[in-house]
Order: sequence, then structure tokens, then C-alpha cells
Amino acid sequence: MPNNTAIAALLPLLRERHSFLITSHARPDGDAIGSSLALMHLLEAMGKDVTVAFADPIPLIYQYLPGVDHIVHTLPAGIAECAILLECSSVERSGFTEIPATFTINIDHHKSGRPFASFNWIDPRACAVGAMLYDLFVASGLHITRAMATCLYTAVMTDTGSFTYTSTDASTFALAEHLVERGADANQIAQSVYFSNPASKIRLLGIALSNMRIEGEVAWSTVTLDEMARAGADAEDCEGIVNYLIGIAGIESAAFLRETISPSGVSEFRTSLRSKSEVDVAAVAEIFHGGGHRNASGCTLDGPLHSAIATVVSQLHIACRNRPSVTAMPVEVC
Ligand SMILES: [Mn+2]
Repeated sequence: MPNNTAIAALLPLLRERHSFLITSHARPDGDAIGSSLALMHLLEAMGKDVTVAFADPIPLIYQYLPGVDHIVHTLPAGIAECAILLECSSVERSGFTEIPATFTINIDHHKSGRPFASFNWIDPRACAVGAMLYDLFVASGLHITRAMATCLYTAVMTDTGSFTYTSTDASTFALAEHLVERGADANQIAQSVYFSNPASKIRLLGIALSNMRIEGEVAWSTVTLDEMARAGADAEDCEGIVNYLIGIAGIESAAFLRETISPSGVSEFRTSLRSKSEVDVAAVAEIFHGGGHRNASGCTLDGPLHSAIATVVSQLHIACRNRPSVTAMPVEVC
């Protein structure tokens, strides 16, 4: 469905309903949180009743977002008139087992997006759900406030890797310009997101980088629960470590594996995947029942650690080989 058609169909669906529940995926990122809060501000400007619920905590670096204190972590009692799920390929992806609502709306930009809701708007070319919402906000004719602009700018800045990923084009900068004109403070937002890390995160990064291995065009690293404890780090501190691996010259795909304990009490490994250009790590994540974008995805692998590494690294080599117009590279183990 073209975006204009989706927006034209979506606006009346929003206007004719009164109570809304907004949620996004577990372990929420800047797009999930920024987009949810921006949409909350828009619906409130329309005079609606809005609840924003996340299964998981909001990372400290996003605590500056206007409206963040309205987020709840348990679903409200009763059945919502309309639930809006952002960036979820299924209800379970929200971290809630069910979303009690008479009508559901799914807005997503992941390649692995699925039409599970009553109304589905999936645009895998969009750089962020925040960018899709920006078009919706403009079409609504409502004034874009400083709060909305701050939330949408955060969503787009974080999901484009600060306007550097392949999804970034002229329209992304036009959107950024408009949001800054509406009051988004580009410097303040970057300060909060990129220059407010707890020391534990940088300590953990040191451990992760010393665990790094390189084989041909593939780099990977791991942290165990023991290592996290040694750094005084938590799961949130693992965010972004994989980007250092893909930042190496000549590396085309990378994996970062973090140990967690599964509900049944055994070790498993939450895995973040990254790639450059044509290498498709969404396809790799999907092999292991995960998902994401061509250049950024995630999945969970069974232990033990050495077999999780062997499995994912061999798939990353295959993904590198399968990309269009690849030239053979010598394999060198460091
Ligand atoms: Mn996103």
C-alpha cells in the first residue's frame, strides 16, 4: 500500500476512535520510544485518551523525551478501543502476551514486518517509524509541537545511525530540518543519546572489544553474564557494541552475542547482527526466528557459546558470499 493511501485510510480510523493504547517492541530503542511518545502527543492534540505501555524499562538515555513519565509498564485494565503497535512483527514482539483491543493498528518499517493487525501500514523503505509518522503528522494538518518534534527527531536520528545508514536520503534531511525548525534541539538530543553513558557501559565495551575475533569479512564478539557482572553492567549497556565491530575496515558483517538465561533456566545468546551495503543480515536473523533490516537485525541463539558462535559466523560468511557482485577475500584469522 503506498504511504499516501495508508495515511488517507489511517487518519479517519484515528479520528473516529476515542481511547488508544500505544506500544512497541520489547527492549525498546529510540525509534520505538520516540515514535510512541510522538504519536501520544498527536492523539492528545486530537483530544483522545492515550495510554503508552512498554513491557520493558525505558533506557536512561531516553529519559529526556517529553512525556516519558506517562509511560506505564503494565497494560491498563479493560479492552482499548484501539491499540497501535509500532515496529512489531507480531503481538508477542511487544513483550506482552496479548493486547486487549477491539481494533489494532500495526505501523512498521522492518523488512520482517507482518500484517497481523486489523490495519497494517508497513514501509520497509522508511528509515524509521518516526519518518512514517512524520508524514502522518503533516497530513493531519495539526501543529507539530516542540514535544512531537523532539520525539520524532530522536526516532529518526537513532534509527539512521545519526543520518548515516543507507536508508538516509534527501527527504531524511528535509524532515530533520523541519523538526529542528519546530523546536527539536539537535545538539541537546545528541548529548543525551550519545554522551550520557554510564561508566559501566564503557567498561563492558572494553571487555567486549578484547573478546573480538575476525575471520575474513566477519567480526564477532561476546560477553558472558560473568563478564557483565565484572563490569557492573546490565543488558542496556550492551546496546551499540556491535556497531564498533561493523566499523572496522574490510568487515562486511558482524555479530555481538550476549549471554542471557532462558525462561527454562539455560544459557542462550541474544545476538545483534550488522552488515554493510548489500549483505543481508535480516535473512540471517530470520533463520534463527529473529528479524530486522538488511543491515541491522537480531535473533536469539541456543548455547553453548562456542556452538552459537560457530552457527552464526558460518551464516554470516554465507550472507557475505551471497551478496551481489562479491569479490573473493582471503580468510585471515586474528
Ligand atoms: Mn525502527
